[in-house]
Amino acid sequence: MDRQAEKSALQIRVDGVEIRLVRLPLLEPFETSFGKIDSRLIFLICLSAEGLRGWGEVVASEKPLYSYETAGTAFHVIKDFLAPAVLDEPLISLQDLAKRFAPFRGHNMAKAGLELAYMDLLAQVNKQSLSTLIGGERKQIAVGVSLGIQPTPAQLLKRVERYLSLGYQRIKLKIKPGWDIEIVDEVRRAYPNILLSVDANSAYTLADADHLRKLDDFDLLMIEQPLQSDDIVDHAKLQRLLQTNLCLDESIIGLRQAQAALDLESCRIINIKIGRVGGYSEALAIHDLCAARDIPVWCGGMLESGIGRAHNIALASLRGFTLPGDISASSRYFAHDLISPEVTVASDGTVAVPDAIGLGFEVELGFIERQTETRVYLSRK
Ligand code: OSB
Ligand code: MG
Repeated sequence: MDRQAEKSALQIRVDGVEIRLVRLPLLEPFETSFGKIDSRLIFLICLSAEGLRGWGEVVASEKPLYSYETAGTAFHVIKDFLAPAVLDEPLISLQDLAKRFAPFRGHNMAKAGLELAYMDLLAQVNKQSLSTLIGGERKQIAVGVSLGIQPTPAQLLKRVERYLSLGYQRIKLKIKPGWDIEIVDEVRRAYPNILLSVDANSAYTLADADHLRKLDDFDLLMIEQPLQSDDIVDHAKLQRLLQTNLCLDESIIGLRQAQAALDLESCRIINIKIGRVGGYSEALAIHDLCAARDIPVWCGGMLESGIGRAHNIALASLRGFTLPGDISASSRYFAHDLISPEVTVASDGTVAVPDAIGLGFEVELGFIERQTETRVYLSRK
């Protein structure tokens, strides 16, 4: 694909890397097969250069449950390794940045936070929207909602009804052993025709194949990450036993894993999260691979603030994102978001892709300042 971001030969000399940890209470607790949270510790990166500020978000959680990374590990890796690599010499391109990070193994979410901030900066320097910078074509993107495990099935049904009435195009149910077949059956009976999917966040093993096969009765759009987070082989075995399409999330930590999963037929759909794969460079490569092989992709979410969400909206504007993303309205997560205007979902279940420069949203610095728990500024030697 011909991309502005990959041709740019502009030099950007970064003056400083600011890290801010900002706590945002969630309007409702979010429960998955690996635990429940009431607030989100938002990890912001702000790169300053040429009088501009570029914003990114590190999506790591406080506990190493979804992935081994945490806000603490990201802080260490950014402060001691990644920020010095950014500050060392002027940045030439996204590939230049990715190349500087490549020797450091893992820590994809930490790397992605800096790549996001760099791309916001580059878009501003070019006077372009992020979507235009990466070659996005959609003016609106289709969105769905990811519904956590609820105390009762009745509470889940109430939430399904609420988000459908708000226009969301797809409902995703978090499942785990004991909260799976029966609740999917109830939701499907109440709504025979909606786009419905489930996400197990690795709560099963291949030994549960017979149990998981019962999900074939509910005409699901996909079953997301049923098996272990580092597995590609057992998912291929499971996919052969199921009619329903499998989608991988946790297992796809980069282009190589995406290639392996498609070669082995471990899934028929891929969830792309910029943080999980280490940034835009890898997310774009996975998008292009899937587009070339006719594999649908969609943009996953990590309960981001509006800053991370603005990047997700730009990513999902690429042509290959043909399925609704986990990109919900700000008001689905927080009483007050970090950007204005906040992200809204239209009654047809779409989010508008902004065409203003950079993120396309104002960053609410005053509010961020009031919510900041930790601030560290790293500058050039
Ligand atoms: O597995 O997709 C996931 C949230 C945190 C960690 C992992 C996941 C999720 C979600 C929420 O499903 C998606 C969102 O609305 O941001
Ligand atoms: Mg998932």
